[in-house]
Amino acid sequence: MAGRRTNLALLAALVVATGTGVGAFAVGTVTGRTMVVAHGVAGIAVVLLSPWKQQIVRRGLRRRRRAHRAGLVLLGLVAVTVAAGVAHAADAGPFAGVTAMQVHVTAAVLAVIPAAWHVARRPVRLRLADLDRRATVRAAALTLGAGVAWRAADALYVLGDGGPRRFTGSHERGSDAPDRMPVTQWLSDVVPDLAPGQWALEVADADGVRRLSVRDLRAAPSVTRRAVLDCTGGWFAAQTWSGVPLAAFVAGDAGRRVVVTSTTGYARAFPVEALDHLLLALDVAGAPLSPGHGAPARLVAPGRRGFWWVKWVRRISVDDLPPWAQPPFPVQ
Ligand SMILES: Nc1nc2c(c(=O)[nH]1)N[C@H]1C(S)=C(S)[C@@H](COP(=O)(O)O)O[C@H]1N2
Ligand SMILES: [Mo]
Repeated sequence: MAGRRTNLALLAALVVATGTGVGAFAVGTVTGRTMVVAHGVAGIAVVLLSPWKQQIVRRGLRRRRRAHRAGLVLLGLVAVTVAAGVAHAADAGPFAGVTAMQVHVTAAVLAVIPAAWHVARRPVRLRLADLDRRATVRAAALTLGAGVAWRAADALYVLGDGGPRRFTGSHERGSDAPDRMPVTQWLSDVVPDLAPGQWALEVADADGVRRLSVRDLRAAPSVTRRAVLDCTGGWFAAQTWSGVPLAAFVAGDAGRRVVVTSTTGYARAFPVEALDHLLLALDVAGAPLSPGHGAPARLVAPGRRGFWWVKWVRRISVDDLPPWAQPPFPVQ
């Protein structure tokens, strides 16, 4: 009975998996948990649909002597994406220095091109009859089946002595031991070689522009805060960070957003309201930051994913642009 409706269901599952996958990267607080769960359920739905899709592919290959290449490339990439997703969930890897999450995201991003090509060449037409009772019941059964499978897999992970996992799906790495916490860059950034004496922080807000040295920052009243760094690469670490709250030396009342920029050019913009939660950390676990972890000063942004925690902060400025006027994810 495999046919058009299988293809429609598969397309829907892949679209949901892609959307929630992108969305899961933005999740920093427990309210975003649904996004992460929906991502897993959609992935399992793809797997559950595969026996039917296999019949369709077989039929297609029998009919045409030349295989539909984009379709086969897509098949391969989806298979790799799903396998790597499962490997990440099970905390398997890294394999030859490459993490399961890196494989998962790379294969998924690459799959977008053949997916678009495949759907354009073999369009699935949606008919009104596709929304009939039978189809709705099947879609509900598929979702329920995938949901139950997700729950079972999660329970298996716990039973199988799996390490601590966060609501984002991340696995624990080096909590309270910054030496064991991975040094991670978003895409292409590299750990800079900073001469400590020459570094100065530039602050530009309604009060003008000024420069602060490490000594100035060390002289300021320091606070200590417990916060979890949760990288979209799939790991997290809880640490005790110390430093100066941004609100203590950045005036946000005259602007809309605060931009935190690294010596390397890597930058993130926050709504000025975030000033109350942001910390410019100098120390972690009672010792100065290592170069890899952002020395001499890095941002601590509780409740936000790791890519917001700008390392090697060089400039903090307040301006009038809307806070969303930036790529949703860094580009560097
Ligand atoms: N300047 C700069 N800061 C950055 C990044 C980067 O590439 N460049 N990567 C971010 C990402 S993706 C994460 S998860 C954390 C990792 O911090 P760590 O290397 O101290 O573990 O730093 C963030 N800060
Ligand atoms: Mo990250």
